[in-house]
Parts: sequence; structure tokens; C-alpha cells
Amino acid sequence: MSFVSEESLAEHASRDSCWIIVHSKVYDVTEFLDEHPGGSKIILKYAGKDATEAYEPIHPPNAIQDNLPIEKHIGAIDPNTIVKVVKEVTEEDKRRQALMDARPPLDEILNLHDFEAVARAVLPAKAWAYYSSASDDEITIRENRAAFQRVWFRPRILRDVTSVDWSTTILGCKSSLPIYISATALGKLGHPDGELNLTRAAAKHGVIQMIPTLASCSFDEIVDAATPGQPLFLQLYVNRDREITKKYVQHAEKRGVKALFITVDAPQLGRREKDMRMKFVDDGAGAKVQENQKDVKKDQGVARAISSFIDPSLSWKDIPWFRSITNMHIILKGVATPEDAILAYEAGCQGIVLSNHGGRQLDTSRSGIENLVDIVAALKTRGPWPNPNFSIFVDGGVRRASDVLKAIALGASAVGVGRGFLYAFSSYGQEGVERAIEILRDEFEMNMRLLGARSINEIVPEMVDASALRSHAGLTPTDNLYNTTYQPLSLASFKTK
Ligand code: PPY
Repeated sequence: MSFVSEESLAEHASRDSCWIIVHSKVYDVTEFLDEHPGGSKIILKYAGKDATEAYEPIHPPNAIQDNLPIEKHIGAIDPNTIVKVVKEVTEEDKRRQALMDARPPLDEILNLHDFEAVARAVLPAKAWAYYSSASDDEITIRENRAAFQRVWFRPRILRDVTSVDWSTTILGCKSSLPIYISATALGKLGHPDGELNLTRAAAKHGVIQMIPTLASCSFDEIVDAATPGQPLFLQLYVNRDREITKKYVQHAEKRGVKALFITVDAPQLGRREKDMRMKFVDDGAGAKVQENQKDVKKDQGVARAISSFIDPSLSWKDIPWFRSITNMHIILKGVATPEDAILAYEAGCQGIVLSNHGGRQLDTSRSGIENLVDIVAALKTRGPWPNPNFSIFVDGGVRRASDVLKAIALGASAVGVGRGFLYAFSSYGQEGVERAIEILRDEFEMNMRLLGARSINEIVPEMVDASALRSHAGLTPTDNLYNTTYQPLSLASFKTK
């Protein structure tokens, strides 16, 4: 690869010929400008300049390298000569920085909702919109919380609970909590260290992290940041090009990843209106969209902009292929019915995640905790239960150890927490994640004592009353903390002059 001079870059700094620098390499993106899902305007801002800072949080690390034809790879640049785009500090940036400086001290953060409230205040609007958004009317994201409140405890007494132990084993890996860190994409939108905040905190506290396919940090960066032997899982979006997926999966296995969580609830990405609306407001692409209404790509928000590689043709027929390319445990993430749970079991998977993707996919789908009851009942008809070779996980709306205990009582092996940890590092970095883990630990200790369970094995179905779970019309007490942090959807706004 040849070196590119600053002069050549200056000559290719317009719509007619647009070169940009990403990770010290120069790319000709002229023909890609109108294809860019995020609109051409944002790229043109970096014409002839270093776009790495803007590129990094939004794109999978090798997206440009892998997707732009090789003849558009112009050359390398001496990092010292790069013309950085001077980032303009806006009034909004200043306002957010002031809030960042005035954050509550970490020891005053008492629960996972607190992190959410701080993240909402300090995150750039686009990041908050992407992370917090859910699909359509956002019914399911709220139901995920509400459903836990329809399960009531039946505590046992006088059991000598001097010592209680909430550690467990998840897919053969030791975990200090019956919780794993679920995959959430684009961590650098929230914090410059992105997913590494999770990796480091997980190492320190014996928690398992699920690496997202669409992490901001590269897969290898994350694995390199882990301590030797630190258990890691991998969340997989299956690429239309199965060779890419095969390479990725086999590389993960070689690097010691223990389990593969294949996302099965996102053949197309849900419409997340908070995220989509942000696109209109923020970088001026709104005007373009209105000029060219047919070009749907341009109004799709952060998530849809980068989702086109996901293969909607993925089917049950692919499961044997996955089995043939890896010895990792195979878990299907996004199962919602007993019918599919049984199919997963019969297909030889090692488990399922009862998930609705944090309410971001099919709106008004039921919560994982509600589905758990039917799915456990169905699996019991197929053999002895619990089955050491088939695990059920639940995610969605988990904010308290009590939520986790309810899921375990109803048959889950462990529970995934995504946004809870995402908001923790978005607001306080690695320390935030550590604090979140400590809070949960504290909650486990108290709740297990009060429930009369000294170990995870002692958390049994009789400890919960789930009879109201199916009733979607029943009265649920108001969840004030959640309601305060929950941001209502907004309607289309009129143009202001
Ligand atoms: C999500 O946003 O829900 C994801 O699962 C991650 C993602 C991000 C961007 C494109 C596709 C999926």
C-alpha cells in the first residue's frame, strides 16, 4: 500500500472526489456517498480528513475495509500528518459536560435505575436514543418490567440464613452471580472504552460477558482485555455471507469463547422511532429524506443503518451447519414460544434465551419471564427437568436481584442484563459496572435471606406465586423509579424557522 500525501488528500475533499481517512488508511468513498445509510452529509464533513473518531462508535471495526472494493483502498497515511477534524464544542456538549461534572458520587448510586437516570442526562442525544429505543409503541419494553411485578414471592422462614451463596455455573463456567452481561451494540457511543469497561469489570468480579457481534471494540480487543481463562460468550448475528460467519465463529472458538448465542429474533430490525427520529434532527439528513422519500435507507436511525448484513433467510436448516463448524455450546437467543423451545431442544442446541431483544423487535410480544412458565412446562414433557444439557435463560427488563430470583424460581438457569450494565458504563465507566455488580450482590444477599434460600439450588418454584403473570389487564403497583427514567415517545415536530 502506498503512502498518501496531505496534498493529495486536499485534492480529494469534495463531493466530486471524496477521500477519507479511517484508522490511518485512505479510502475513496465518492461512489459510496449516496449509498451511505447515514446519509452523505456526515461523510462529506470529513472529506479529505480523518473520520476515525466519527466512524468508530457506529461501525463494526472492519466495515469499511471489508465492504469497500479493493480499488477504493487508496493507501496509508503517516499518522503524524493526519489533518484532524477539529471537533466543535457545542452548547449541548458544554451542557452535558457540566452534568457529567455534577454526577452523583458513585456511592450514592443505590440501584440500576440510578445509572439509567444519569446516563439519560449525560449521554449525547443520539446515543441515548439508540440505547433506550424500543420498537413501535414501546409496549413490550415496559411490559418487560411490569411482568416481573406480577410475580410475587412466597418466602420460607426459620432456615438459618447466616450464610447465603448466590454463585452458580452457567454453561459450565463459574459465575459469581446468576447473571451474565448480555450483548448490547455500539458501546463507544456511551463511553470511549466501550465494551472494555464490561470486560474489565467482569474479570474483577467473576461475571461472564457476552461479546456482541456489533461491538464498537473489535472482538480481539475485547478478548485481549480479558484475563487468562476469563469466561466469555459470543452473541452472533448471522451474515448473509456464511463464510464470514464461519471464520468469525471459528476464530472465537480458537480464542476460547465458551458459548455461541445466535440471535434469532432479528431477521429484520424493529422500527425504533426514538432512534429514527434522532436521525432527522441531528445531522441535517432530514432535509434530504424529504427530497427523496423513496430512499428509505436514509431515515432509519443508527441501528437500521448498519443492519443490512444480517441474513433474514436464517432457518432451522442452518442449525446442523453451526453444529458442524463449532464445538461451542449453541444457544438460540430470542425464543418466545414452547413450539420453538422444543424445536431448539430437538435440534441439539444447549439452550435458549427467552428474550424479546429488550423490546426492540416485535412490539407487544410477551416478556421472557411470562414465556418461561409455558416453556418449562413444555420441556418437562420431553424428559427429566431440570436438564443439565439444556439451559433456559431470560433477559429483558431486569433491574433487581429480585427479578433474577423470580426467573430462577420459575426454571431459568441465569438471567441476562444488557441495558443495566450499558447505562452503568455510559455514566461511570468501568467503576460504574463494578458498582452495579456490587449493588446486585447486595440485593442478592438480602433477598435470598428474606426468601429463605441459602443457595441457588434452594430457589424453587414454590417460592413464587406466578398466577397473575398471564393477566395483562391486572393492576400492577406503580414502579416509580422506572417510570421516572422511562422517556415517553415523542410525536413528529413542526419545523421551526
Ligand atoms: C440492537 O440494536 O437491538 C441490536 O441488536 C444491535 C444492532 C445494531 C445495529 C444493527 C443491527 C443490530
